[in-house]
Amino acid sequence: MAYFPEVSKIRYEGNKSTNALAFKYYNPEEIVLGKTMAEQLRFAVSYWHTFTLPGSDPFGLANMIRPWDGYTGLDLAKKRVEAAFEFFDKLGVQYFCFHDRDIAPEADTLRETNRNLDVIVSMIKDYMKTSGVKVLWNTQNMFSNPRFAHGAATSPDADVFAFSAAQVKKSLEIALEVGSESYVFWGGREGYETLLNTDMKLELDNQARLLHMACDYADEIGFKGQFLIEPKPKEPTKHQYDFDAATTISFLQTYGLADRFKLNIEANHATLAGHTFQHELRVSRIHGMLGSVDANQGDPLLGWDTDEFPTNLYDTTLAMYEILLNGGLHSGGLNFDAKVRRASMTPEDLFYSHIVGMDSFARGLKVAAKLLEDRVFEDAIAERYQSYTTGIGKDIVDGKATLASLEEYVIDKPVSMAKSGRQEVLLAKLNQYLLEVE
Ligand code: XUL
Ligand code: CO
Repeated sequence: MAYFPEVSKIRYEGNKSTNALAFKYYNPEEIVLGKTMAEQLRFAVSYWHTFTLPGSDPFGLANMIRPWDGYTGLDLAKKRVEAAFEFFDKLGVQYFCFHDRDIAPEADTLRETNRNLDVIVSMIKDYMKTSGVKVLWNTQNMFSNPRFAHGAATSPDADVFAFSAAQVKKSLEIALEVGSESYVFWGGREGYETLLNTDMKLELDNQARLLHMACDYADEIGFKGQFLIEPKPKEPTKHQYDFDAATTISFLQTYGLADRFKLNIEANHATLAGHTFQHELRVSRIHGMLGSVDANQGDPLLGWDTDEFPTNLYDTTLAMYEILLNGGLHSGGLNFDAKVRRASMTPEDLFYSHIVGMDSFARGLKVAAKLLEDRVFEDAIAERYQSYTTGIGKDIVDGKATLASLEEYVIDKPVSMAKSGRQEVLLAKLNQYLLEVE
């Protein structure tokens, strides 16, 4: 049965195409910097936004029109799998990501819930085999069920910690079974509302304890995927412990986890933390911790995680610039943790939204590749820091300088700094490349 009969396979038609169901910039076979666009971009569909969540918000009921409407329980879960693989095929996307609770319904006990998961995972595996579509990462939902109201690994209740551990165990087994390339922890409720009732130290220690247990279990069962933490400053908690890249890296270093984890950077989480997307990618990259990306965007006029499909070409270009400098995303990819607006409720909107997201990143890739090839920013940066390559600057970098030697150097020397950073010139260049790159 066709779930999306009105849509056929999405093809690349070039930037003159007027067909809304065609790629204008994403040409999967086109080579950019020695790899195909498909290999460079590694797009993934997020199961929750596209197949599970129904459009409800704090003010309104579910309103999405979906081909699986009317089914419930495991039947619904099965219909979604069938529809998902048709969607991946028509869109030409090679990866998807999911939470345990996205793919199978939760039952009264964990034992029954896990049985539901087994049914759906075995179905997913069959579809993966015939389609060649792979799992970029999976994760566990430890934030929706009321038991997680006070947190999961950071809950004040040890039974909830135990339940969380059991949930992670099962999800790691699933990761092994479906061959997930990475495995994500997003600590949705791992934070606090008020410090007046919170033992922050115990909660942080416990969060690290659960992550160590996950590493140990992965080793025990032979799961080799890359562990990732996805920072976010707030929402649903007032303060989430994995606030941003810098905080998360420091947490991982403090608890001896830095060699097992990298970061999954989400654009809208970066802006919620008061950073740019590029800032979070840069912080991760320079620490060797950039693992994967949740490709979306927020709305600067709204203060929450709107999870919009990425269309801002400055952001996609500068993101791809960081990703290329990272040598790619390796086992990570660009996961569209993004949802159609509530008023875009038809099944075709699921295609339009992914198409614009993929085209925006494809264009970003092309522009970033050319910027790098021409060393537009690299040469400007090299010139700006040139004073560290010789003389006293080189002594500083080489660790040969001391406070005393530096004092001696400047004591009779007038020091001024009136060299332009040429920011506007660089922004003009960025515009020129965005508009002109073929
Ligand atoms: C929530 C969010 C999650 C993670 C996976 O803001 O981004 O969907 O990506 O749990
Ligand atoms: Co995300």
